Amino acid sequence: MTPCRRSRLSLAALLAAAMPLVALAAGANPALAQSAPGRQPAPKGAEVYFHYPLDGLRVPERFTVRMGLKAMGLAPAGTEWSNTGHHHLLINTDPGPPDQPIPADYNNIHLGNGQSEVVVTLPKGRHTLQLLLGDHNHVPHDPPVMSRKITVYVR
Ligand SMILES: [Cu+2]
Repeated sequence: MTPCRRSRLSLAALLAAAMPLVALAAGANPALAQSAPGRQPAPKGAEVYFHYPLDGLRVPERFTVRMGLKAMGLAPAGTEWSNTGHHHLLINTDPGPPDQPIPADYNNIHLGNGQSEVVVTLPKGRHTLQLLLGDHNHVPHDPPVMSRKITVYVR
């Protein structure tokens, strides 16, 4: 039995997220290297949620996570439009400080092109998933627009 540790993700998930990650690694977004700028306000009623999977569901090792967003729009990372952001899928981890950019690693998947779904592959067992919207600089809005944490069971 493996506790919830760093999860292995599929190549597809990595590829889907690879462009913004590569850009970050290459320092293409210097704002990330500095302290977080002022946070973008979240409009009233803003909500992010899972279309799939739902809490407690059994899922296959490879599955597609589909996200929903209310009262806000999607924009690619780096695009500063009010009342927009891009999705982050947090796997087996908790959100960090809300005034800091969301880290880019195996547990924090950035959908930096403005996608609303991502294919992940996880090992068998229990995993937690949570959604967190980030602004053009990958910083959560104020207040943070995030889903509750759900649990899925990979069979
Ligand atoms: Cu991001």
